[in-house]
Amino acid sequence: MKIELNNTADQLTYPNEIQVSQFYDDVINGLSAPNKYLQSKYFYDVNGDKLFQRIMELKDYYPTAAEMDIFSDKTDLLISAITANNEEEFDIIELGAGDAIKSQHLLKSLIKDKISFTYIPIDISKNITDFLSISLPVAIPDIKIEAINADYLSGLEIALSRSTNKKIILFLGGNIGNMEPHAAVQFCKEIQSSMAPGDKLILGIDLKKNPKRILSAYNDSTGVTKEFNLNLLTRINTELGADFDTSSFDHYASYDPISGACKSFLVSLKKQVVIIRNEVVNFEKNEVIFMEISQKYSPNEISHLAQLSGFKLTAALYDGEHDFTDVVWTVE
Ligand code: AVI
Repeated sequence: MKIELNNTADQLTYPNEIQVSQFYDDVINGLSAPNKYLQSKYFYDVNGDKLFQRIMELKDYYPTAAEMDIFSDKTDLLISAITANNEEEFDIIELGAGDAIKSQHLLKSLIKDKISFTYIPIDISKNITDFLSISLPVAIPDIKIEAINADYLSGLEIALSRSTNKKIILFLGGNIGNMEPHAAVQFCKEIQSSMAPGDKLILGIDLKKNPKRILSAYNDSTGVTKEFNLNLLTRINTELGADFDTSSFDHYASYDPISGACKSFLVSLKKQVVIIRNEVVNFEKNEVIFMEISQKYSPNEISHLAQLSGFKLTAALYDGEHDFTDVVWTVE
């Protein structure tokens, strides 16, 4: 099933005033910093969602196919890691569910095995939660679904308050990589502290590998990743009334194979001034805006992350190429 992202005017989810003022503050803070930056969570407006769908279909962008390989080929291993012969009803909570295309393999197999669960996808995009509430019961008859339209942590709080069932939390797609390593530890600790003994987290993490392969994934030959980054400038123009000339910025990706940090930047191609409402932002020629980190981990670094955040490693599944891993961590 492929998600159809609607773009007719009545189906768009327009940001409310609070969201717009937070967006404005974050943009101004980032562009006033000595080293300019923008937050990658703002990539995902309606057009950004579509561009990310296109990225996931690129040959260069291996993480999606690699994780799909794990969910489609290792479903039985995943099921035994999460159920561990436990017959109790449980909740599967997916943080940032998107089109749920990978988790559907797991959901279908659980239904086929007559294992009882409720699926709770959480997504910041109402377009997506509405879509899942309608389409999943068609694709997977008998599924119990309670979608929540919220960000990761507030959605998780709502989901946890709804039932006392055992919880399996899914955080897939390598989204953890979009946090700086120290923030990833904090995030995992926060999730761990909201879970009960026996609850499990399935975390999708992109692995360190041949640096050239990683760099090509973020510097694709078709230029979609460049468009994806520039789209945030267009979003700032549309939603915050700015006057970025996107043709005066280029995209640059870098990867440090030692730290595992893959970083994306936009580079100002000339000395220029951009106006955002009443704020004036000056760019020197070749000055960069740091746009996104996509952190890569080694298996040892992943074990360390589990330890630091208080989880016990239950299983680690890999795709055939060992490009990507889905780990199952348990709260003891
Ligand atoms: C959503 N996230 C895991 C993607 C990544 O690989 O960091 C976002 C992305 N940025 C550029 N390409 C894909």
